[in-house]
Amino acid sequence: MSKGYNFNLKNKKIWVAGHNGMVGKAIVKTLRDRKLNVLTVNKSELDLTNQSKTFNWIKTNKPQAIFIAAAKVGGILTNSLNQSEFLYQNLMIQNNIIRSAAENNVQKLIFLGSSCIYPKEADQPIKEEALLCKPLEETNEGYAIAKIAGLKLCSYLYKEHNKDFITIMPTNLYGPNDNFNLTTSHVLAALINKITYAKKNNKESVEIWGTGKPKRDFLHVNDLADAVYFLAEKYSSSEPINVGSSKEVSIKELAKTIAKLAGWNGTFSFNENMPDGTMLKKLDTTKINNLGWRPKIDIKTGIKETIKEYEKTYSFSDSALVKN
Ligand code: GFB
Repeated sequence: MSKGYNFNLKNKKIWVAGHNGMVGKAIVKTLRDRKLNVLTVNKSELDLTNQSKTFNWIKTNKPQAIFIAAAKVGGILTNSLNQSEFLYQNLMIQNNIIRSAAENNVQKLIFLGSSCIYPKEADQPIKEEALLCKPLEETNEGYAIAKIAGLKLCSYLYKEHNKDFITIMPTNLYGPNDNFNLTTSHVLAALINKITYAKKNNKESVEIWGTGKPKRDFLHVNDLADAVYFLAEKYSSSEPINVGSSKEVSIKELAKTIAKLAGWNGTFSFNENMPDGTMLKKLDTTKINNLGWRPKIDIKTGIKETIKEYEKTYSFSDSALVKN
């Protein structure tokens, strides 16, 4: 990566693909807060799994920079039950955008991987070089293989055709606009849902999947968006770069923290018929720290704000989440 590199996003036409998801919304906000020119297109207008439609949209709209926040994402349960869809949809979406961006001479592309694509038993904390060095975690293999393919496509285009297409590897994320649906969500959102429901309905106990022993490195999505903006301008390399909190917490400890912040003092039961998945997943953030970036939002503040936003947004029917 060249020293003193800077890609100035000012006066550039920027497309955030997947602008309606938790990550996409945070990236759009971060860019628009900086008065940058951000383009978005809804799923109803553009099906990103369709190669020619994606190519023609990029050809017509001529974005000079693209942030790929579009993906089929979900927690451990939905990933483990829908591996074919996670593999297929993510391959189609990312390959259509990356390939069309290369053919239309897009100047900068930022592809988002995920820490879950590192090996199940990678040395801790996980360095970028750990990729592909040991077997993957079974519960999200389909998603991981798709994301590794996207990362490699960007890397090869960088090396073979000098395309400034970079890959960022975020850790587990949480925050506003997260998915709180109990079967498809990630753990932090799921526990906020379960614990606030228990509080509202005077339930004594909340179920935690697995043993509660796995540890996760959680980063607030606004910190990720800040890092993505920073790296879009400062980072140019064929190699991926991690973005994490450099901390970790066990699922059991996380549940206790959420309960305390939500004002619920019930007990937890552990359903060991559900998978633990990867036991440790803390990212090594030396590379991004050396570039001068660090997260700002501590997890307790982040969870408190997320609980508040969640309780404002959702109420409960007996069976499902209902948006207010
Ligand atoms: O967040 P999560 O679904 O995904 O699960 P991963 C993290 C840990 O929390 C697992 C436990 O050990 C779960 O068993 N857990 C406990 C729960 N209670 C719950 C619950 O009610 N809901 C959920 N969802 N988990 C994902 C990958 O792995 O990491 C995705 O599957 C994605 O592809 C994401 O990349 C970042 O952290 O295990």
